[in-house]
Parts: sequence; C-alpha cells; structure tokens
Amino acid sequence: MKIAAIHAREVSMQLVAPFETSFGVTYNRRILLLELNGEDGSSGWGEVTAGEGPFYNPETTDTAWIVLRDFLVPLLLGKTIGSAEAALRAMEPVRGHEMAKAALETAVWDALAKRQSMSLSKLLGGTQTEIPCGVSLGIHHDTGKLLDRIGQELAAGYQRVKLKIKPGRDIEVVSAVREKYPDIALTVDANSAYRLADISLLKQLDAFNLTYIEQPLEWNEIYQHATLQRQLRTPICLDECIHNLRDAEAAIELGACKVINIKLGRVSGHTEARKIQAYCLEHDVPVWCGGMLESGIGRAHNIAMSSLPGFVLPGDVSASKRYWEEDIVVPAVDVSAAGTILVRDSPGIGFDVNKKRIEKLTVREESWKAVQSVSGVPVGTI
Ligand code: OSB
Ligand code: MG
Repeated sequence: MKIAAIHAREVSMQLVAPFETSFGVTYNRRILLLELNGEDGSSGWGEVTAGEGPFYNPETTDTAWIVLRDFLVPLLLGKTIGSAEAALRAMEPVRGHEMAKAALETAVWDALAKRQSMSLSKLLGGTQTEIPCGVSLGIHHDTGKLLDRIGQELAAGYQRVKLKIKPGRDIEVVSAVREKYPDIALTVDANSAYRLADISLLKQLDAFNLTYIEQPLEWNEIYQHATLQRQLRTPICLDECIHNLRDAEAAIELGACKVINIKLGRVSGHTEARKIQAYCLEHDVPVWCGGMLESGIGRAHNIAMSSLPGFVLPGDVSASKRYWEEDIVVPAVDVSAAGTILVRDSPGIGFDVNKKRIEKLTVREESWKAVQSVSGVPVGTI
C-alpha cells in the first residue's frame, strides 16, 4: 500500500463525568484522530491516546501533533509499505513518542484489514469472539458515592472493578469497598503515586484479596517494582513502565510484575502489542487491555487487540456511554449483561466512523499529501 495522504483532526470531547487519577482530573478530552489514505483508495483510522498534559507519560495531545506533522508523517508519506510492522520500522529514527507512532501504526492496520475485507481482529490473529470487561473508577472523594457507583457497574454486568488510589485515598477506601463487596474481582491503580519507602502502606493492601496492584511506583522504574513484588503477596501489574517487548522481558525476568496491562498507545501500536502478548502467553503471564479514555476509534482498536490469546483478565475497555453522550463510531460500543463486548467481524476496526459527528467536534485539522508522481516518476526528481 502506498501512503498517499494523512489527515489529522483534533476533536474536543467532553466526558460525561470527570475522571480523577493520582496525577489529576480530566473533564474534557482533546483527542487527535488520524485518517490514512492509500493510493489505491484504502483508508484507515487511528487515535492518539496521549493525555492533555504530560502526567501519565511524557506525551501530550500537542506534542503528538508536532511530532506527527514534523517528523513521523514525513517518514511515511509517499512510501509503499507491505505491513504495519514496516511502517513502525520506518518511524524508528524517532525516539519515544509511542502514542504518536501508534496512531499511524494502528491506522495502517485498519487500512490493510479493510483492503482485504477482513476484520482487524482476524488479521491480528484474534481468537476470542467476546472479550471480558471491567471498569476503571476514578478517585471519589465521597466513599458512599463510590460504593453506589460500584453497585451500578456490577448491576450492568462488569466483571471487575478497578479503583484509582493515591496517598490519602487508599487503605480506607479499599477497605470500605471490600467490606461491602467481599467477593468481587477488585484491583487498584496508583498511577505511580507511591515510592519504595511507602512499602508498609503498600503491604496493607495484601489484606484485601486484590487481583493485582497496578503501577504503584515510578512510571519508568522496573527494578524497584521487583524489590516491592518480593515483599508483597498481591501480584503487581505494570502499566506505565512497559513501552515495548524489551521492557516486558526485563520486568518478567526480574520478577517486577506478574500481570501486564497492554495499552496500544504506550507500546506504539499493534505490532509491539502482539510481541508482548506472545511473550506473556509463552511465559504464562496474564495480560489485559488498558484504556486511556478513548473515543470509539481507539476503543475499536482495543477491542480487536483484546481478542488475541492471553488477554484473559477483564480489561478497562467498557461501553461508550460510560464516557460520552454520543460516540464518534456507529454503533456505539456496548457491553452485554454478562460484562462482555462482542468482537466485530466487519472489515477493519469493524465500526463505522461518524464523520458528521467528528466534523462537529473538530477544533483543528490538517492534511498532508504525498508529492504527486507523473508516470511513476516523483515530481521532485524530474
Ligand atoms: O492508568 O489505566 C490508567 C485513564 C487515563 C490515564 C491512565 C489510566 C486511565 C484509566 C482509565 O484507568 C481507563 C479507561 O476507562 O479508559
Ligand atoms: Mg493504569
């Protein structure tokens, strides 16, 4: 496929409810969407999952825009690529900026799948037709309201509840939730809010039969997680620390975690995600798909990835209506009463992109086109 054009749009999407983590509160998402066009008429969609500020990882909506426009798009435009892996390789000169790369890499996958009239799940090698879903609940300052909210999510069918925690909103909150819901699958996510010196507090979490504790220590610190894991009964699940297969190998070999959260943006797309998934499957390490408050496009990519073998734990991929009044894909992502999402078998990401809705939400856009060629000779070289 020859990449003829890439169209970038920033959409502004208000969350139905604010989402609070240990690093801040999000009210409104600024999401970059990429539409990639092949010269043969094929097209694919990708989403930049970076936050508005550099607080989850170093990327932001704005850094992704600049890195895409000035460095990544020029590396792909006009190139003929046979696979998404080749697109990822072409972007290798740029260090980091995984979320910017992932938007392009996942758009290439969508386009390649659509070109073959094949679902993305099938092209990736997915084997599950339904994926298990959990919810990620932001920090609540009123524990009573949190308990009610959990009741609603469980009634909707969700199979696991993840609580965001931070110093001052941790042990007491988890204890109250465990008391009211003694048997549910429960996890916590600290988003790097603790340090090894907090070990006595973190050890108290062992009392609550949590499936795992997600990313307790620094975002780029694998070694200290190994030190911590040796002193905890509860498995550690790494999120922020894992950017590629090498990080996953290091973490597992060091004993820094027993579970891995795979996020497409954080690992630069499906190619690297699959490598991590295959490695974890071989080493009996359960994985699950994390979320970044995505629009329907990112969510659709997450669903396809979650259909791969080894995604055995419920992910953070949940229904569109938990985030948006109206999503940008049709149909909206829906969760069954059993707490599952059906994997789509229509071509590519399997959802229709609602361009009218996107246009309404767009706050800036830019197109980049490959230099036209005349009888196969690039204009620039004539
Ligand atoms: O750590 O998993 C995380 C949201 C924003 C940034 C980081 C994280 C999250 C979530 C929400 O937990 C997952 C979702 O519902 O999309
Ligand atoms: Mg997390």
